[in-house]
Amino acid sequence: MRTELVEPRLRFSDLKPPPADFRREVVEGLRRPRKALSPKFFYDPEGCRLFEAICDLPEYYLTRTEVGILTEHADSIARTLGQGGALIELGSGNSRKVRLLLEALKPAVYVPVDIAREHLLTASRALAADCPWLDIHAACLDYSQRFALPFLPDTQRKIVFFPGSSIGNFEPAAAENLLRSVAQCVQPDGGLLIGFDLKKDAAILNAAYNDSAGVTAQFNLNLLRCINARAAANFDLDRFHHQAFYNERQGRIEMHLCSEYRQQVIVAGETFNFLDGETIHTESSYKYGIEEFQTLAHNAGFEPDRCWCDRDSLFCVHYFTVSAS
Ligand code: AVI
Repeated sequence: MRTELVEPRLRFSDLKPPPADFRREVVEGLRRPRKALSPKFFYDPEGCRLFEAICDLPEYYLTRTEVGILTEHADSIARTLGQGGALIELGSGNSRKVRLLLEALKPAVYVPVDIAREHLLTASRALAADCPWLDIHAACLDYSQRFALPFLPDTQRKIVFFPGSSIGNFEPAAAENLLRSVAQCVQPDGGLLIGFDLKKDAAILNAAYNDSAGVTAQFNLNLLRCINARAAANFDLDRFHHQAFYNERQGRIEMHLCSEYRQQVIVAGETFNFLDGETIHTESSYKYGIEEFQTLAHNAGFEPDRCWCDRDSLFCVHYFTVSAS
């Protein structure tokens, strides 16, 4: 690990996350009897732009609702979590949501964690300019793998902030593993402030992932453009369409790319056959009941402390403390 002092109150540690083997992962996903790709591949620059646009869509209530909860309850959240200590944000992106809490929480240090090195540095610099009173220690790492933050003293209290219902994009077993490694990171006296999307009327969920402007469809189809560019593929984007639906039994929105014809596609020199109507599963977005999520967190080593929801019970921001070991 290399740590550099970027600005007087901004440090940067590169924990050198190994780059994903895009071609291999894509080819392996397409070889499966039920073709599937990882949603992590959505986020090329165009995918990031489209996701930002999704967050502002009228049907996509998640971002707006979570921002509303954090804004309305910032003081109550700060009283519950306590001030000081290290505030660690997983997948910090543009650090937009944490800004709503920083004034109230006054952490001793804010630790944005992200895999995208340049984006992390740019966002950290912008935050440092806006909050000259704040110590920032950015860490470039892949939090979906077991992680540690060796530059933080063992004695410092640690709270992980994981907003955005990003946990919903992990399969439940992987979500539990991730929370287990968070529990290890914040032991012995820390906690986890996490935002997750709640189970609700399927019509609301279906609308959120099938917006009338078609931005989610573009976001989904952009994955094929990425594969064409990065894995020498010849997907014809006019021959696939976006599909998203709530799978009630699994408690998740599923996004797929559906082949409109029987066709062949070449990816990295290998030919893949598609039946008419066959899909590639591109994302799952799990929705939880509060108790259901508490059980998941408990199994990972956390105890529920307090939660904040919006008036319509669309979204939940929950604080958990780490269980005594
Ligand atoms: C990033 N993640 C929480 C989003 C979600 O709602 O699962 C990704 C997304 N996919 C389609 N719309 C938004």
